[in-house]
Amino acid sequence: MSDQIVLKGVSARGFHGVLEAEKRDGQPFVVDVHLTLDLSRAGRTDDLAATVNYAEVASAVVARITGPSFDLIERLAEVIADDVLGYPLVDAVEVVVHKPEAPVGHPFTDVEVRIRRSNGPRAVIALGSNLGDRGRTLSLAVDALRALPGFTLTSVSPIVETDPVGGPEQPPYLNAVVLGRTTLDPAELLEALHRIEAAHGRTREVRWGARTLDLDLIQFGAPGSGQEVVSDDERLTLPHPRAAERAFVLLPWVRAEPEARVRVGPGENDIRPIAELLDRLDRSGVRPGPEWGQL
Ligand code: A4P
Ligand code: MG
Repeated sequence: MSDQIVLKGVSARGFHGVLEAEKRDGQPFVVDVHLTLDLSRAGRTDDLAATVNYAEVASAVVARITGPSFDLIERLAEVIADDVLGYPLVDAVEVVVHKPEAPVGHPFTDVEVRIRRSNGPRAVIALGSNLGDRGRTLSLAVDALRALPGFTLTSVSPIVETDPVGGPEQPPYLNAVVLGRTTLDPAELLEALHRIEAAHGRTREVRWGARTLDLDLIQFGAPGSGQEVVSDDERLTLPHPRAAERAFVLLPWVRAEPEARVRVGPGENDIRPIAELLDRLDRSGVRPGPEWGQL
């Protein structure tokens, strides 16, 4: 996937430079930003929420050009790249900062610094609990994910209460979904999820049985992108083989990420919007759960 939004020639007067005169008098800076992101959903739906608003990016760039002074345009480029990678859909960014009136001491037309930065792959994690203080456990698990080195949490769904699916007779669940970006590999992330489960008293006696906390890795990398990991290894199957047919996963997920898509199974080429899959599922066993703030 190599869709791009290219915003060129955003210009403003700034005060970046090593010399005192540069910090005092200022000069023009011109910035180009190339965003790499999946635009297929925006193309299909005509929905601004499925893309990045380039007017917002331009404002963020101007705020950095006109903001606190840096000595180096390398630093200016870096903070702009950081800002742009903070938009949820952006996989990578290239930032070019031009300083056409830099004090070079010779005739020249332009000098530019060009940097490329990537976000780690996206990861989708499903949370479930149906033993003990379910809400409190989910809330502590979200805190643990927020604090996990190598994982940057970007979004948390509302909580739903759900009738149990499969397994022995057991109490209702609270379920939620967390989205993030990670520099861990999938096995390392699963190991971290198991550590968080264990810290909350998770034991594994009965498959699909009641549990204080279940953390499943649902998707690793945007589907169809070069970053997606697909695996049919039983220790870590990706995407999670049952997620596409479970309202207790898809319903909170669609609330956190309305435009999300999923490969319908590890061996499948079919990538579908989760909103469409959800429409076909029986959602009668899924109801609103407690608010995060009340736990
Ligand atoms: N494993 C393989 N792939 C993955 C993956 N993508 N994410 C392996 C997480 N684990 C994965 O999991 C068993 C083994 O699956 C692990 O050793 C791991 O290496 P487990 O967590 O020990 O056991 P489990 O949770 O009982 O099994 P599993 O297969 O994860 O169960 P499910 O399919 O998640 O079902 N009903 C409601 N309403 N809400 C629920 O949350 N959850 C389940 C569990 C059943 N019914 C439910 C709910
Ligand atoms: Mg599990």
